[in-house]
Amino acid sequence: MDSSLLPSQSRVSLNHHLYAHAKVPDGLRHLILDIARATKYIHSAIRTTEAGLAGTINQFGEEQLQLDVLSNEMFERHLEESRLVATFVSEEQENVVELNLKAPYSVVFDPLDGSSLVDANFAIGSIVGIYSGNQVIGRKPREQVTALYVLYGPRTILVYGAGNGVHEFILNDVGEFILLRENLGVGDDAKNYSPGNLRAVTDTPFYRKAMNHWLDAKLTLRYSGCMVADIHHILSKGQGIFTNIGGSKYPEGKLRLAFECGPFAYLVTQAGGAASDGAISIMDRPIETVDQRTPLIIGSKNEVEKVAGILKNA
Ligand code: AFP
Repeated sequence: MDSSLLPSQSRVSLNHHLYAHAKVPDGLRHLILDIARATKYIHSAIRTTEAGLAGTINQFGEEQLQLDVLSNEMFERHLEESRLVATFVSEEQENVVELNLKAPYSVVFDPLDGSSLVDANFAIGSIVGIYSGNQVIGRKPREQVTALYVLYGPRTILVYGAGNGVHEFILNDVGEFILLRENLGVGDDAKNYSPGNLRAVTDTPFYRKAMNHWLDAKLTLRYSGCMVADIHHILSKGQGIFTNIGGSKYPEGKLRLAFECGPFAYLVTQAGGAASDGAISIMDRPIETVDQRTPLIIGSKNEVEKVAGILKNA
């Protein structure tokens, strides 16, 4: 018999970790497991579905891939089936969707981040934030009870935080997420930098200053174009800085507060790093609209402060 099928004391499943380590309430544990199940279907679809266009457009006017649509459906179906979700907000849908207003949680998600990279076969991901209650609008990322992401790369991994550290799991051959590393940490100083929306240097002089500072300080560039992969690099290596600053085509930066910046702010802050919009912590930015964008400076604390300082003195 294949030994990966046998339960072993050294293998810690996501379910067991949520129950025994994070001690999350049962309802939240079931919801996280339902979301994890949705991502297994996405993992499989990435390997088997064509990278073609669906012929539809999302709320931001971006053309949707068949995979975008399918990933959104997977999330929607699993959230609905969980019976635990009052409302959800998805990158692929214009408005807040109501499921069962008496249910205990609301969910924000980007079902497939980095989908423009699918044809190039780069890593892509899903991002999720969970709030208690039936509202997301008016809430701050600090109020999330859980954030998680799944990175579909050479290996599929899931990273979650629920107020008790940030933990990484790998999807094994039999479709179970198994603990890889506990308590990922982000150190205070960065050696790697990951500058998004870099075309903004043409009309945002401070961003050019930050870029020159990284070049002069001989930091190493690590940028893939998928924020899930790029911020996972920081959590995995224990240091780094990722930015997406306003300018050029995107005056407020390209990234959305609710389902992109908020969940990562929660995770990186919990791992000992910081996340700022240049003025205040992303953790304290109220979500005003579904499609709200914000500049993001995230990663090692000292470097986040340095870059925010360059912005303030610009
Ligand atoms: P897509 O989902 O359209 O591929 O966009 C990915 C993304 O939202 C985020 O994951 C990247 O960090 C960011 O865009 C990259 O933006 P730039 O190419 O402008 O740096």
